[in-house]
Amino acid sequence: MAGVEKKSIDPASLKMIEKAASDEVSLAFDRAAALKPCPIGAEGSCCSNCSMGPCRIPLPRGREETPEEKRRRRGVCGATAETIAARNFVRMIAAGTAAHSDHGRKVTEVFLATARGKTPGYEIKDEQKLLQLAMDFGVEIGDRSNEAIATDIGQIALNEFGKQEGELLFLRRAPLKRQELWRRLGVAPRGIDREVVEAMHRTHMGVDQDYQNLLLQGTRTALADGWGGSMMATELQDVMFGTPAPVFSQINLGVLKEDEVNIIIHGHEPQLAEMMAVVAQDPEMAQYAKSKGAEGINLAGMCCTANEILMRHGVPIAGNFLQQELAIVTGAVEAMVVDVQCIMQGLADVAQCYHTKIMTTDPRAKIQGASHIEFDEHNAVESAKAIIKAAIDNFPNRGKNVQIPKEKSDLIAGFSHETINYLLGGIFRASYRPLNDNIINGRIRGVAGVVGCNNPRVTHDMQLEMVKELIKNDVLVLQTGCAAMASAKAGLMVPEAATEYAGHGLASVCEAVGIPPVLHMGACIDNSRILMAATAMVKDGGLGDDISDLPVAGAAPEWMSEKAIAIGQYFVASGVFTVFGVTWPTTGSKELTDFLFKDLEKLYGGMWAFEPDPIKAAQLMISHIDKKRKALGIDKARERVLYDMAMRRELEAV
Ligand code: SF4
Ligand code: MSK
Repeated sequence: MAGVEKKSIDPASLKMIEKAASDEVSLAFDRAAALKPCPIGAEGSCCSNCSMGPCRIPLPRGREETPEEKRRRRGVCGATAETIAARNFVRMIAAGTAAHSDHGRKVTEVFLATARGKTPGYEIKDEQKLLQLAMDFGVEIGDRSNEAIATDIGQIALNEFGKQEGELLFLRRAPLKRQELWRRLGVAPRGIDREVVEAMHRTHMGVDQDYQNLLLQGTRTALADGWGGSMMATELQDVMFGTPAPVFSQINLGVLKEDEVNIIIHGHEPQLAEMMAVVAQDPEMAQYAKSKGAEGINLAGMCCTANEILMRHGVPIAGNFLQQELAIVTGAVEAMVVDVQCIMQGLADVAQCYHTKIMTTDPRAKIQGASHIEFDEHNAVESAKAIIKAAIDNFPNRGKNVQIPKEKSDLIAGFSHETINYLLGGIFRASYRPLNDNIINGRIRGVAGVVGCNNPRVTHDMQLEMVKELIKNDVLVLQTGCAAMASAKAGLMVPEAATEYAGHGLASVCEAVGIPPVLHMGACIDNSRILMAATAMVKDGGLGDDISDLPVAGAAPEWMSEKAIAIGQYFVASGVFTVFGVTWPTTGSKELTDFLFKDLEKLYGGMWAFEPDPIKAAQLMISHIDKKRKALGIDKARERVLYDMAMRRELEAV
């Protein structure tokens, strides 16, 4: 176990990594150490898009490529390094967009079924947001019932996925200048599915072989994610389950309980988790748990399903992506109930060493060695009960090899874009004005979104260093996904963190409003909330007339998922400077990499950067924020000074 401290900076995780070693259990950390990444694949220089290949065309190592080598560096079909790397990159965007958008589609189907009264247990909780959506979609309100309005909204929303012509409706939410830019460049998405299909077509052997043209479709596909499928999922979930508002909870493996049935719900889609959060409170279930010798039922979350039920119910979080196996290693988890995305197949192997049952619940995501209890939204309460009962039945099988780390931290979550509006402006004058004013007067230097995953190729949760560097320099940080959990575990998501970690200006604003310096905005799909927050800043005035004018930046320091690439590309195309860590997937082509890192700024006002060191990456973000402040003419702090008589006399004397 030499060097174990390099695997994570989280003490609870380190304890479980050590326990796994003594239990002889193999984890993602071990597999990452044993399995070196393929350097050719890592730089995007491997193409397996047809059976004339796979073609591997790596850059020479440790020296510049000669012009002759560059001329010869081609696949069997003649594809260049630029084409191959661009096709791989666009396929990552397409896969990421497909994942978010298939989530969005599923939510839309449940929403429509709920509007039609076919899903007992679900309801329309946020009427205000329903009416806002009706206005967005041009649905008549009048004196119609919520159900009738929701039915029309659901049908229009479902149509956005399969639409063949026109533009996605949510694009109209973006600043006008941005919308015009997208139209001018031909990247305004038509329908969500259409853009994914066209991306797959154009990256097929022998179709689009101009890397810049490929990137146009990559951008259109990514925009169909951020301003399409992801935004749809966020909005309809809010209507059905409630728009998040500040909520207290706790996070880390220490939320597991010795004497209760521990059920972890893991994945991304909240329909089942919502129902489990309700059913777990049912006295009948508590009684059943008692009959099996447990004191109660302890529901905890993992990955983005965790974020969903944290934001709306305050359900505690057991951990982020790299803690999924570690939770089982505690020996105290009766069931890990999974839906879709970010679920490691390794869970089934780890679970075999303990008593944990891995339960798949979605027909789209089965795992060999797991038991499958299908969740039926039309019969949600009964499905959730069956799953919880199966977990309770497993409690008597818990062995003696149990060790639950003590570590857990308090956090406040639930900072939806609407909540930030109210917190800053008050219920009657909800607005981003105070944020803009504090950016203009320099107390807040800028705003950064730090999002994304964990990756065992780098130290788990090291992104914390980036977040600390940003807030120390008066940058307000917005977070989603597993990145948010890293900060929460370290105690950055409570209001007191402002005094301890933030720079003087940011701390003074946080203390006045009573918010933490790092705001939890939800799951990966909720990056759409960050787009809306940025748009609200533009619309409130004083910081330019497009997102690209704002002193803002984005980052995913520990990314691993294709979804992260889709998110990054839609942020770049929305005008945001975006820095990724770990590795960069197009370095096999200098031309393409330069295009992404430099030329995109001329087109979109936002561009990519790669910097694996979290502090250096934070400094890149701060430099970009300062560049934008200068362009806006707000680079000098402009505190309002009240002059007394002595000061006036002094002025006159000069
Ligand atoms: Fe090789 Fe071209 Fe086939 Fe790719 S498409 S595997 S580069 S021959
Ligand atoms: S869960 S996509 S590991 S953030 Fe959204 Fe975490 Fe990344 Fe999955």
